[in-house]
Formats: sequence, C-alpha cells, structure tokens
Amino acid sequence: MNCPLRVVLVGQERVGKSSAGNTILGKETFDCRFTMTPLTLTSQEDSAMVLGRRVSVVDTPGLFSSQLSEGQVKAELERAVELSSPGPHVFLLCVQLGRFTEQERKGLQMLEKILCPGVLPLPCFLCFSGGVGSRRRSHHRLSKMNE
Ligand SMILES: Nc1nc2c(ncn2[C@@H]2O[C@H](COP(=O)(O)OP(=O)(O)OP(=O)(O)O)[C@@H](O)[C@H]2O)c(=O)[nH]1
Ligand SMILES: [Mg+2]
Repeated sequence: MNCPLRVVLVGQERVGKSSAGNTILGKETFDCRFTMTPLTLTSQEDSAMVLGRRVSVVDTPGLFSSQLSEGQVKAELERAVELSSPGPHVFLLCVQLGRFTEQERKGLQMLEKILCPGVLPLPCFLCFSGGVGSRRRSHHRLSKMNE
C-alpha cells in the first residue's frame, strides 16, 4: 500500500505520547526526557518506513495542559490535524496503565468537541504506557533530583 498511515498521538501530560511516537517511528524524533514539567508544547510531525509502509506520526501537547491555555491546546490540536494532511487515519490515545480516569473520558469529549463537533466518533485506539512511576531507575533519578 503506497498511502502513508497518518497517526496523531493524544493524551494527558506526561503519559508517554512522545515515547510512543518514537517507538512507532523507530527513532528518537520527539523529546521525551525525564522531567517534572511537560516537554511537548507544540505539535510536531515526523515519518518513517515501518514494515514497508510510510507512517506519519504527529505528537501533540497534553490535553488539560498545565502550561498552555485551553485555547492554545485547541490551536495545537488543529495544527496537528493540518500536519497530518489530508487528515489523520487514527488518533492514538495514550493512557498510563490502570489510569483510564474521568479525566481521560473528558479528554476524549474535548477532542471530539474540538475536532469534529457533531460528526462521527473519532477513530481512536488506546495505547497503554507503564508511565513514569513504573520505572525504578526513573524513581531513583527523581529522588536524586529532589535532594
Ligand atoms: N516505564 C515506562 N516509562 C515510560 C513509558 N512511556 C514513557 N515513559 C517515560 O515517561 C516519561 C514521559 O514520557 P513522554 O513520552 O515524554 O510523555 P509525554 O506524554 O510525551 O509528555 P509531555 O509531552 O511532557 O506531556 C519519560 O521519562 C519516559 O521515558 C512506558 O511505557 N513505560
Ligand atoms: Mg511529549
């Protein structure tokens, strides 16, 4: 198949969106260092050949961002759709394992409201990450940072 598969990563802050994007592309395109504050504040696109097919991935800032206003998040999501021109095949909702909370549900509603008001439900897949808390080494680094 020649048509590139277009994926847009969405989810809350710090849940592993950029890491998931790097895993899909097989390269370290998106910044995903271990920090206390959100790293991705603008939408960014990159692509790679994956199993013989070009895959385009767009990374986005977290929904309900602690750094961006609702309007800024909306603008970045709209830009993400533009970067995924002529339109994404799928939104990959990244969720930290065991944490599909009310916030995640509201995030999905927010996405539908922003991106396709009154239209069909978004084609959306869940991607579970272990999250920061499950990394023993990260815990160690965090306690070092706090010292
Ligand atoms: N153990 C574990 N750690 C992960 C996983 N995915 C991401 N991480 C770690 O979690 C932290 C956050 O990952 P990011 O990929 O930057 O998350 P993000 O959602 O892009 O974060 P922001 O862009 O800052 O909102 C990083 O330190 C990652 O190394 C995972 O599946 N398992
Ligand atoms: Mg990120």
